[in-house]
Amino acid sequence: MIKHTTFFTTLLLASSMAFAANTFETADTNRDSMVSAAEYQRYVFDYDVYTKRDTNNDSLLNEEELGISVFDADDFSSWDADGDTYLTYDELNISLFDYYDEDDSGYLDNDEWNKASDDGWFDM
Ligand SMILES: [Ca+2]
Ligand SMILES: [Ca+2]
Ligand SMILES: [Ca+2]
Repeated sequence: MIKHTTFFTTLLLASSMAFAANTFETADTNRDSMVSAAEYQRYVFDYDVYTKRDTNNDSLLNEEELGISVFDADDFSSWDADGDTYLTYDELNISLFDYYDEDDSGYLDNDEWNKASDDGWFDM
């Protein structure tokens, strides 16, 4: 019985986190209706957005691991600041945030966030 309850709680927790992981509200921790770079980076870290894509666990993302069809090879190479054909955590975080911050406000608004989500960035 205890085991069953624990399992059920784990399931509930897992499903609520999976749901939360796709919401703008979760990322917007200070509730100002904008996601700052710091909030974005915390979100990426808290929900293992980067590490889940890093399937061979070398702490780098290659183009295949990035695996988002909306980006092309030019996007990838322009984000790869040191040109080693891998994106580090920092390279990706900075580039992806800038990519979706279409009005260069330094924040992602709800529409910009939804575009990133629609592109599959937060779907694991
Ligand atoms: Ca915010
Ligand atoms: Ca990797
Ligand atoms: Ca690189």
